[in-house]
Amino acid sequence: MGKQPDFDAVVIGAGITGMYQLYKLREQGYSVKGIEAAPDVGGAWFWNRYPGCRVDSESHTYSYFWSPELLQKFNWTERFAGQPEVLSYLQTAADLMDVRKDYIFNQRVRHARWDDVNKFWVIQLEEGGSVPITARFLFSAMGPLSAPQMPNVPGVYTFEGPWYHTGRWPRDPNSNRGADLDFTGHRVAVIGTGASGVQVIQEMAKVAKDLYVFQRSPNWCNPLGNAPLSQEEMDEIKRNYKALNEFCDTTLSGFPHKWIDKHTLDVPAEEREATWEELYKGPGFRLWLGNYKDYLENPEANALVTDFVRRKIRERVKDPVTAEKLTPRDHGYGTRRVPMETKYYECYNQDNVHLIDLRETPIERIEPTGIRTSDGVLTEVDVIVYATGFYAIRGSLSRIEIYGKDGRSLNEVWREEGVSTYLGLMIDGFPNFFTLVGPQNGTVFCNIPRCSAVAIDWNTGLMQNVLDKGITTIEADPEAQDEWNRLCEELLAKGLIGKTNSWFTGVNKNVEGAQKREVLFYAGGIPEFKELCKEIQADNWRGFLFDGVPATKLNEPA
Ligand code: N01
Repeated sequence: MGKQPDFDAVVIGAGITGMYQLYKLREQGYSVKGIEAAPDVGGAWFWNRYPGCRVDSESHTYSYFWSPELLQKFNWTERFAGQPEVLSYLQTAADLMDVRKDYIFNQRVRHARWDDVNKFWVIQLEEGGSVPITARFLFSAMGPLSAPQMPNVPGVYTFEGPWYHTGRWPRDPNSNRGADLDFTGHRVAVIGTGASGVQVIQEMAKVAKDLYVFQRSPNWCNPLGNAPLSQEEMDEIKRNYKALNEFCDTTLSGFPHKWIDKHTLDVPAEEREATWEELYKGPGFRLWLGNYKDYLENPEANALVTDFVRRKIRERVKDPVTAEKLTPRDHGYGTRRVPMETKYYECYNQDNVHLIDLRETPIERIEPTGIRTSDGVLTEVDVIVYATGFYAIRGSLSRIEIYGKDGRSLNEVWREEGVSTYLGLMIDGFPNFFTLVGPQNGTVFCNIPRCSAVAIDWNTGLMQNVLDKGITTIEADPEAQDEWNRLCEELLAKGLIGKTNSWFTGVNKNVEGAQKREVLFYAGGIPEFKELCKEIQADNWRGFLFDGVPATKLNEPA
């Protein structure tokens, strides 16, 4: 064997996933170093500090359930916590795991290269001078929604007033909040009406003199149902964590919502309507993920729910023309991420809120004083908020170069051959490289703290196997990888989500090469993913190669 690496493992990212991964490796006895671009922990919750940013999983389910101590220690004050509180939770978790001491903050990985002679990763940092870090194993925990994306319209950087992207909101250096920016009396433009846009619009509508919403694709939004949590309620939640945990373990995405075990069309119309009425009020994703079990597969069922939500928009928005503009036409309810709202639709009943439908008049360019649309109108504004989202799932990986065994980069491989992984965790040709909450992993379309822990707890077993047997490399078996791709493809093809353009299916009109749908999504749900992982482990880590051979052949004489 060649040289020894500096560390056993490097973890990229100090968000929810990275912190836990680093902690687990350290607990196992690995020497580990974390690298994080931000000055502190928190990941998405560090960067997204825009007004109105809050979690739309029930706060108390958005937790590290592996730590009973943390569950008992932390008191949530709202059913759906605001960003500062979620960040404070993650800071408390970081203290408990004592992970900060193992991170290099304010540093980005520029590239990582597999050294096949020494069998380790050589990791070059952006601001790290000429000395790379070497590590036997590399874990990417950069998050599925961490690469902010600006719109590809001309003149974006010519605007002379202040502008902000929701995913990189300026921060208050002395608190967990965003910077103290006052939009009172300003003319504000918001571009984008996804989950971030909806949240920020609700807040801007309260203070802006004029709020101009530039909407390209409306979404089917639902009431969040937020409310304060009293200490008594929190105490009750704490007493019931065990049962809650067990229940969430049985649901599709780790949320406390479960399908109704009935087919939509088997239910009498009146009963359906009453059920939807109830679910619509929230809290949380009840209508989306607690609906009749077939509505995201059967187009007829989907059309009925869609009609219900359409009627809700018409009831809530006074002007029928505006209501129509706010109604999606190109996808059914639930087939894209459902933004959660608090009086979002009612904003459009206010005189200071103006909706600009980009399906009728697309943005032509951004100019020094505002936004010009294709009808020639220049909407002059003081501030622009880009709520244009992220290059999702693949984006964070695509923004660094990772060179595998044969010198090809992951970007090149996926560009030429399409996204392909084993379990969404490893990629053939990239030994000892683990992609957490990455493409095709069962933990991505999920309540991330709950679900990413599933993958981390499982790969802890894999890493133990490495320790026990003195293994140097783990790789994905190409055949197992092909099989996994086929499974992901089949599962996605069954449902309506797979037939809809959205970040779930990898479509991003702002990114070259991301115009077509891709299989980024393991649609089997977290309980099935967990079972499958268990079975693979029991079957001698089927589909993984250890020092080039399957686990069953490890001890065979050469
Ligand atoms: O991003 P998005 P997001 N011209 O991609 C529009 C999570 N999240 O930041 O759909 C004009 O959903 C774009 O239009 P279109 C959550 O999982 C969680 O809002 O491409 N418009 C769309 O309307 C969420 O799903 C919370 O036609 C342009 C918007 O910008 C994910 O993050 C809160 C444009 C982007 O919407 C991403 O949400 C917030 C252009 N050139 C977010 N380019 C929680 O509560 C883009 N758009 C936990």
